Amino acid sequence: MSISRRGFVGTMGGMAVGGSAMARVMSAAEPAGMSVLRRVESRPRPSSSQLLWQRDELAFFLHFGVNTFSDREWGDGKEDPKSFDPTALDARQWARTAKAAGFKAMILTAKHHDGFCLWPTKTTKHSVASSPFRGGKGDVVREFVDACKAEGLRAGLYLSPWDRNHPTYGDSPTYNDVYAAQLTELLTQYGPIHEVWFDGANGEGPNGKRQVYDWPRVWGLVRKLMPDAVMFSDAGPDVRWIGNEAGYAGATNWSFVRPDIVTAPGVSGDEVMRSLQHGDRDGTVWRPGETDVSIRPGWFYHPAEDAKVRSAENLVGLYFSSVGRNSKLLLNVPPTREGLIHQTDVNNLVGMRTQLDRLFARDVVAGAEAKWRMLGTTAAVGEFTLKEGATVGVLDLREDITQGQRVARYIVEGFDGIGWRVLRHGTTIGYRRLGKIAPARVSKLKVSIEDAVEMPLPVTLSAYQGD
Ligand code: FUL
Repeated sequence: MSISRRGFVGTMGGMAVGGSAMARVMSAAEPAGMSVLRRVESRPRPSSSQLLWQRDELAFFLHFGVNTFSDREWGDGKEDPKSFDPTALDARQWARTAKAAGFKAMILTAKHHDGFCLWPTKTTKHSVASSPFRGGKGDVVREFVDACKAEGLRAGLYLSPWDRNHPTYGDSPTYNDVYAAQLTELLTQYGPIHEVWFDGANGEGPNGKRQVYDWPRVWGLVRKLMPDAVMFSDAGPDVRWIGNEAGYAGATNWSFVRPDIVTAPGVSGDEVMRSLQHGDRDGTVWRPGETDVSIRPGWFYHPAEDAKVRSAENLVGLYFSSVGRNSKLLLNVPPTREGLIHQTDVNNLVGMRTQLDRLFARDVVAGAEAKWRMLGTTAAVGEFTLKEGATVGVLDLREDITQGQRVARYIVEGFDGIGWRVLRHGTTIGYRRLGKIAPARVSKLKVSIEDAVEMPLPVTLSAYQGD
């Protein structure tokens, strides 16, 4: 849950003197004896769970279920549970792949829209218990959480609210009870779950009726059973959808949103999409964006897509357009019918990691002397004198997001021995802002924060040579 602190802050000579109470302060510009009262809404900050979530940077998404065997993207709920028959399922191989590629968490589709449950639930027979997998005694969710634990990854689960199999779907109160029971099983029997993932898909039920979901109940239940988990949906409440499935966050991307714009999962409209993609500069809750995208054209594994796996270079590009734009990358890597991550996907993921490690191997700003100056209450400038001249091709800016998100506009300049030259300018920074630039030889770098929504704090600058 985001911690929203509201208080009153005054300024004195550009220095914050605020606190939680109204501050009566002297302004340098006011005639002596006059005092001003200035009320500033203090901005939201991330919770410790939201911080962990963002710092992980990379998570695997695993779409796996009856669709894997029927070669479909959306099952209709009429699939025979016996069709679910992975012959060599090894969740440790998923986890080892994730770890080798530098991913810190994994989210599994415990149930997709077809209603087939990957754990032996009491709420339906349409589950692994009716399949040949491990002789009907198997539990994919269990193997998944055990593998996460063994490899030191955080586990997350996606439970589709749309259920095309369950006979109660469409009888709203009854199905809402079923859904709550499924969530309860998942959040009480499998140890810590770090992220609970919800979409807003809401098709017609087998009875022709439209289901009305009870989101306040769902969110309340997760908060009660797993208080440290973050909940994902269009409407959070903790982390939000980034508004597309193509792998990029907005160039301007605030971690704040106005909750009155995206009120529930599945709502649509131009303002909703803008808010998802960019957040809201004047938002009142901390709800950072998650970028979900697949390594293959589909979310589920299809043999016909084996030659269409994103390359290592393409995956590096996704890292820049998501993590590098103050978002988190939730990369879908779907297991095959054997129950393994395909070798092509493994190779390209490891290739991505090799490229990223090479790119970020030597920060030319490390050890530089940094001097920051405040320029009023919403601007500041930091100058970095490098230990030796260097060529820079990648800039990496970071705000200390434990103190919120402040920067609204910045410029980075480089000194080439003769004069200052603009290397890059942009809007928000947040957790991390990465940018490739035309390689430039510099001896000094300067970051000017030209606009900020709160008194700017020094940002961290790293720079790399690039390709
Ligand atoms: C959507 C679903 O309809 C897709 O099948 C996929 O699971 C995607 C990640 O979320 O809501």
